[in-house]
Amino acid sequence: MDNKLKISGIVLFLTILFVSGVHAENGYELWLRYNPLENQSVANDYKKSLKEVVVFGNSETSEAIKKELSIGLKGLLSVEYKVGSNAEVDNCLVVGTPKNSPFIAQLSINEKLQKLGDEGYLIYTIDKGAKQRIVIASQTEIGALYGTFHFLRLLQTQQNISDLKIEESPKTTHRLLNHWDNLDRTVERGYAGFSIWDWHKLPDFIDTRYVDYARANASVGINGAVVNNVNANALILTDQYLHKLLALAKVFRPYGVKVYLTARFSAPIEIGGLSTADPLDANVINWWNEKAKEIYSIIPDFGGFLVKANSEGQPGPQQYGRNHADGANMLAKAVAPFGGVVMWRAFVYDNNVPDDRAKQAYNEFQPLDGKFPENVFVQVKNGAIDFQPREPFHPLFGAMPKTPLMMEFQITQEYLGCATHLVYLAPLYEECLDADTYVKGEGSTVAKVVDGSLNSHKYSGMAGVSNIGNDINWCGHPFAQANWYAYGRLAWNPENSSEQIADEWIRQTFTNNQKFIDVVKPMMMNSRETAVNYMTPLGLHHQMAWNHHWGPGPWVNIGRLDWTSPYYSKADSFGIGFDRSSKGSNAVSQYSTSVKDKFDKLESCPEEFLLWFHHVPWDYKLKNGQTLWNGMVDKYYGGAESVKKMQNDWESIKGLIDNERFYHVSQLLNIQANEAIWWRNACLLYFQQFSKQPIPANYEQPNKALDYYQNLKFRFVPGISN
Ligand code: GCV
Repeated sequence: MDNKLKISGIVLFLTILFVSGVHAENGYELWLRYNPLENQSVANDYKKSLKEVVVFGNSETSEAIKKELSIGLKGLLSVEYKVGSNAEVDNCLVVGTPKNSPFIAQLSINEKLQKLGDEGYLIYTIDKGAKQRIVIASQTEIGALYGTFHFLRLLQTQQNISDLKIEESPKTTHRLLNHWDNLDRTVERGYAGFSIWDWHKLPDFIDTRYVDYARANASVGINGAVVNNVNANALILTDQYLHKLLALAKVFRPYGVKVYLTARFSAPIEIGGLSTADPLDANVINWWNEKAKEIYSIIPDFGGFLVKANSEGQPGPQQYGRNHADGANMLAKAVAPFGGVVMWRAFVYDNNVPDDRAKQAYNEFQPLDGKFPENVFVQVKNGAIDFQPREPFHPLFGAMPKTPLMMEFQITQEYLGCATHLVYLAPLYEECLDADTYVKGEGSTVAKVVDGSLNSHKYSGMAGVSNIGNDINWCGHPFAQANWYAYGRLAWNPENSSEQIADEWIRQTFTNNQKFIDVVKPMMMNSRETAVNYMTPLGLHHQMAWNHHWGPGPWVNIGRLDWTSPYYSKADSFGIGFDRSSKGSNAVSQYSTSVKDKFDKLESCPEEFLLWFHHVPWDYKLKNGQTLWNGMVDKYYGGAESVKKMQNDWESIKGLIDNERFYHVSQLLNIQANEAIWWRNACLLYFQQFSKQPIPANYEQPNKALDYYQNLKFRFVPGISN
């Protein structure tokens, strides 16, 4: 559709909405909308099976279960349930634990529940037929809450509930959101408004959003939140802020979400009055021990510390000639008596520019394997550079068997179009989790490293850098909510399928209408590849604009060498790509032999990682017979074309969902389509200086010259301090 026409349609719609005061959906409810079920016969079947709802227990968590079921069932089935406590009635739903319910205790499921663990649950249909009952049971009330959300998901997605035999337990112990939220409410790399934590009004003012945040997390099994930025301010560790944190902890607790803090390594100096933060200094050790005692006396279920040390200017043990294990272990000892953990980030890079930044984390951390106590995680980003649209899996995942490695994914779209591009990230997460490290033979996937099963660790986990802000719809882009949702579902089970997750998210967030799903699911599933194609195809990386990272910047040449784009593209008259093969930086040697061999040879290196591992001549023949230059042109054009297709696909479902979200997405797709062309033209014109080859005449030629793109300057891009 012509852009002008589209925009006037949108303006007309918004005017009608404003003038008539019609309530439209704003996305606040996320995937917990509980709108009336569209299929009446399914709804009627549910009503027959759900004559009564019985929830055992009086704790805050049991109250949360009752509340969720009341809201959910009222919304979905238009029935007001008075939650009862007599399970001896036919056709009822019973939720509880063997401890809070004699009825559940006598069901002979105790052994099964024990196997499922504290957070696991089962959902069984028992006494089938006319007397049918559905039981949601767990050893703990938090498990029962997870089961309740699972059950509500079944209804929201219109599944058959007549013969349920579901047994679920999380594959990981720690499933966390990492908020890069500052105390002044700005959010580093945040594109959805300001921080949802209103520190100024805490602890006395409790925003109802905190409850909804906890509900949303619990609904996908997220059980922890690091509430402050990894570029930390030590003030968060002072008594004043700890009491604010306590207020949040109280809201989150019934939903099984623990609070964690990023600890600034130099806090003993900044707020403790010491002259050093040396982790081997007795006064420093004592300071952290006392700080841990203080925190746990205020928040007994405090989760622990996340630390970014000796990276991008953050303080750390290396300032005192100590290593990362010295730092992590000191903190780990302080929190161990209280059951806390330390998540020590492997995202480090030296003050001196190395031969290849991609090798640094491995070089520093691999030798420390076996030097950490069991309550230390090393938290590793999915790839060795920095959350690029595509990176091969981080070599550390195959190299530290004695250490629990926590996966760090980025949910916020720092390098993927901020909150204006529709990019469903679950395929990116899945690609990394499914990657095979081969360290213990075929099938040694990253997922099995992360869930602890490959190396038998007590703790296992995932961290997702949050995309949440105080925008009414939480994440900025209506589809960015899917990334929060999918992250949670994959943290629960790293082997879940991205497609299945997309399916259930669409049904809950938008509609069960099959036509809508048939259009929107493929659109989501292809969206990440689309972004890779118009930003950095064939293994290119780090080609974005300086500092704010929004838009293309293959020419960026400011600051230290490994912050510049040409350092990564290595574009020259011969070709393009970073030679990390055994003839180059030899980063390939950080992988196990079979992975190394595959990446090392040009012929066996997967083309999606070609320019990540090799410096390839412009006329190199790709598998499809195209030269590298022509293949690159084709990818960039294909990516921009795919966004146009997304626009058309989206137009085709008009009328199947509410107008408010329809037009919201439609406007953002318009921005994305323009920005995809911007990326395409800017990158191709820049690389063309080296390839000296034309963009084949059958492609629409860029209508601006390279210097136009190079001279574009943007101020106040969200997500950084300007
Ligand atoms: C929080 C990248 C981002 C930084 C971020 C850093 C990190 O460099 O651009 O904003 O800092 O990663 O993960 O620590």
